[in-house]
Amino acid sequence: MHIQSSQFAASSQVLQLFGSNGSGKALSASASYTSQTSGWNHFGPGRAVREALSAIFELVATDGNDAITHVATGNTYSRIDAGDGDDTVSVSVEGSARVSGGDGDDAISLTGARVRASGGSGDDAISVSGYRASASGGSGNDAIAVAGEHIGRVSGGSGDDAIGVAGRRVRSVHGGSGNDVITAAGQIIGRVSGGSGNDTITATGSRIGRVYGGDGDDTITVSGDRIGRISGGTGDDLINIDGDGALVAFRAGDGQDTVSITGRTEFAIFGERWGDDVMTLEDASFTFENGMLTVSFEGRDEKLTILAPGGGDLTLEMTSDRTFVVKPAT
Ligand SMILES: [Ca+2]
Ligand SMILES: [Ca+2]
Ligand SMILES: [Ca+2]
Repeated sequence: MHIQSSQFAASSQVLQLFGSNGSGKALSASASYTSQTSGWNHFGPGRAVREALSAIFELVATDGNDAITHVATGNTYSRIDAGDGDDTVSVSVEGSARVSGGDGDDAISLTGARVRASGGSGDDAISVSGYRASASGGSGNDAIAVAGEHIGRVSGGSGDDAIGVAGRRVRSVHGGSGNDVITAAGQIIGRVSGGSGNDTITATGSRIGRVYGGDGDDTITVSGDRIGRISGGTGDDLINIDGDGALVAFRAGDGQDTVSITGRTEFAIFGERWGDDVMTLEDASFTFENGMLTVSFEGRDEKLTILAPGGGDLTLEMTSDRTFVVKPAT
């Protein structure tokens, strides 16, 4: 096992680590360890696998605007810390890698089997792809693209972030504070949340678990075969649902939301706290006009407007004193 560590201090240096040549003889000699991946945890090798690794690369750069290119073949673990400054980091590995941009406006490109990138503060551009992949933007206005089979946690942090995630399974995407644009696509999407700010969220998949707008006026578009729980949060939200089975949660203080539906959609109305009698459906009035079902509550400003597809008719079924089901009339 090789442990290679490099440090460089001056700004604008270019450092290249090539695991496939130079020290690469050791790497290819250890290539039979590639299949021993069961002991990995999310962020690094467990001890047993660490001993089976063909190499561990650790590169810690200090301040300055660094350009770092790192390529490693075989079952390697690479940790690249670009340090402060506006860094350009390109990492391509067959094993695992973790890249940190640190302060400054960084451009990070990362591919590998198990990869995670952190932009740190500054306006970072992060592109990650891998079998298991995750990313965090940190503070600043970040552009984040993540692709992979299993996408873990992707977070924009504070700032106005543009986040695009595409994978078979997507665990969670968080916009954080700021006005974020989030696009998530996958067969199974666990959770997408915009955080505070006026967020635009688009989630497309076969199964979509939870989508939360958070504070602010959000535009949420969800399409899927099986859709779980959607909540716009506070602010006047626009929610477009294309698919069956969604549960839209609407709470006291949530403002004036407009929800357009194409299939069976359940609405659950919550008061200010558990068990109170604020905003029950006994205080609600339902009016239907021009394909718009309006639900308002006596003595309160909150209002729900539910739109039928193409301005058509809707059917309404009360299912409890806090829930009702709406679907397009057939
Ligand atoms: Ca940064
Ligand atoms: Ca946000
Ligand atoms: Ca909201």
